[in-house]
Amino acid sequence: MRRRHTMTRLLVIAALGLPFILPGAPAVAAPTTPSRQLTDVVPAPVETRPDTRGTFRISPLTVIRTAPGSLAAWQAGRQLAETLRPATGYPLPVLPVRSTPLPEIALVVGGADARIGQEGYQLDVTRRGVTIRANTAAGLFAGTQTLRQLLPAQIEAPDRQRVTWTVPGGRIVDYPRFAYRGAMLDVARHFHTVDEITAYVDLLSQYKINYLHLHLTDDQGWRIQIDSWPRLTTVGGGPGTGVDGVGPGFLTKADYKAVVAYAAARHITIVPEIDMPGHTNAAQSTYPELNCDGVAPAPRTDTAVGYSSLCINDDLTYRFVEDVIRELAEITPGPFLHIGGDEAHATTDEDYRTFMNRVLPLVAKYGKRASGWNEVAQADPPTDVVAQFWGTGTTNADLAEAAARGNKVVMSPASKSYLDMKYDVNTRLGLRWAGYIEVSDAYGWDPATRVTGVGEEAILGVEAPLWSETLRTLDDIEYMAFPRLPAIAELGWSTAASHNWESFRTRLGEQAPRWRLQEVNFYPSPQVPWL
Ligand code: TNX
Repeated sequence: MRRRHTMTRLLVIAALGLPFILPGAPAVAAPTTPSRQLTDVVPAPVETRPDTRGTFRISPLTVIRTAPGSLAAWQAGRQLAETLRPATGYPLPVLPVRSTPLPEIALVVGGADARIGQEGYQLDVTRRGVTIRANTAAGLFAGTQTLRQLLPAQIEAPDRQRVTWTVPGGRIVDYPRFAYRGAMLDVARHFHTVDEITAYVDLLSQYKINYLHLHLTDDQGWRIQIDSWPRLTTVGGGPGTGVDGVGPGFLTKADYKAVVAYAAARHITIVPEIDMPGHTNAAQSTYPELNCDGVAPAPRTDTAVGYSSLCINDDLTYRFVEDVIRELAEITPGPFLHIGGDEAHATTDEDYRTFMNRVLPLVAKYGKRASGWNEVAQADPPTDVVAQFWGTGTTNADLAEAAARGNKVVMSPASKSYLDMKYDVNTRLGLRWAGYIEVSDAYGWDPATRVTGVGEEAILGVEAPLWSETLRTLDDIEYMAFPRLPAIAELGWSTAASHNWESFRTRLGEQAPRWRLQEVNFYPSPQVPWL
C-alpha cells in the first residue's frame, strides 16, 4: 500500500512538469528508424541481438525507473538523468518504484544472463522501454554508458527539439574480458590539475576503463602532499618543476581525495604511483639526507632518465619510503599501490633486489597490493605483486618466470599502448622512442599472445600510459589519447574473437560527432572513416 502511495505521488510530480515541455506528446511514440544500430558501440559488446521491431523513442513522458531499495540503481539512474536531461530537454524523473505505466528506462539489480558477472550488464530495448540489468553498481553504470552510445550524439544542443531520441531494439549481453582496464596519466613531468584529471576521467568512463594510474613523482617533480616530508611538494611541486621549467603544481591530500571520489562515482579506481628507487631526483634534490653522500643534487627539468637512485643501504631511505607509503595508503581506498621500479640504471642489480625486498613488504604492511613496472619481476617478488609490461619486444624471461610462478601482469607494450608516442612523423606532440603508433597499431595486437610465456590466465588486464614530457594542457592530453585510448579499452573489454579492424574503425568513426560536441581535441587519423 505504502509503496503504491509513494509511486502515485512521484508520478504526479513527474506529470506536472510535462505540459510545459511538449504538450500532447503520445505516451508511446510511433516507431521510427533509429539513427544507430545495436552494434555501434565501443568497446564492442560480447553479444548483440538486434530486433528491428523494438525501437524505443525517449519522449517527454519517459521516466528513469530504478529498482526500489537499490542505492546503486538510484545513483546510476541519477547520473543517467543528468546526462540525458541537458541533451533531450526532457524531465526524465528518476523514480525508485516497482513499475510505471509510462515509457521507461529501467535500472534493475539481478535477473540477468548469468554470464554478466560483477561488471557486466544486460540491456533490453523494446518499444515500451529500455531495461538495464546488472548485479552491481559498476555493471549498471557500464550499461548506461552503452545506452549513451546507442542514442544520437548528445549534449546541450540548440536544435535538440529536432533530434529523434531513438534507441535501436534488441538485447545486449556484455561483460569484460579482463578485470583491469587502465589508463595512466603522468602528472610529474608536467603537472595536470584536478579539473584536467577529472575531465580525463569523464572520457575514460565512457569507454569502460576502470583504473586510472597516476604517475605522481619523478625526477622533475613531486606531485602529492606528504605531511611527514613537507618539502617534497613545497619544493618538488614548486615553480619551475615542470619539464623545461614550466609551471608549479601538486595535489594536496584534499585534491587527491577529490579525484579519488570523482573517479569512484564513475567506477574508476585510482592507482597511485611513487616511482623508486630511480626517477627520484625531485625528492633527492630537496632532501640531502636521501643521498648516499649527503649532498643534494641540483633540481632537473630535462627529460633524461636513469641517473637517480635512492641510497639503498641507508635505513633512513626506508623510513622515508615507509612514511610515503603509509600516508598514500591512508588516502587510497583502491587495492593497488604502484612502486614504479623502472629504469633504475643508477642502482646495481643487487641493490635493486635489496630495495624491492625491503619495500614490497611495506606496501603489504599498509594493506595494499603492490604493482610495479616489469623490472620488478627481476626481484622475484611475492606472487600477489602485479608486474606491468612496458617493453617493445615480445620476450621477457623475468616476466615469463614471474607469470609461471603466479604473478599477474598488466600489459602496456610501449610500441602499441603508449599514448605519448607520435602517430606519425608529422605529429607535433609526443616522443618516438618506441616507434610511431597509428590507430591500427594501437588496436592491432592481442594482450594474451604479445609476450612469450605470458598467456591469458596470467593477464590481469591492459593499460594505456600517457607520459607527459611534451604535454602541457588538456587539449594535448586529448589529442594523444583520442582515438587510441578507445582502441586499448576495446582490447581490455571485448572478446578476442570479436577483434576486427574493419568493424573497429567504423565504430570508432561514429564516435567523432560525440567528441566534437564534447569538444574533445582528437587526432583525425586518416585510417578512420570519421562521421
Ligand atoms: C620510459 S615507460 C619511461 C618513462 C618515460 C617514457 C616516455 C617507463 C616505465 N619509463 O620514464 O616517461 O619512457 O615514453
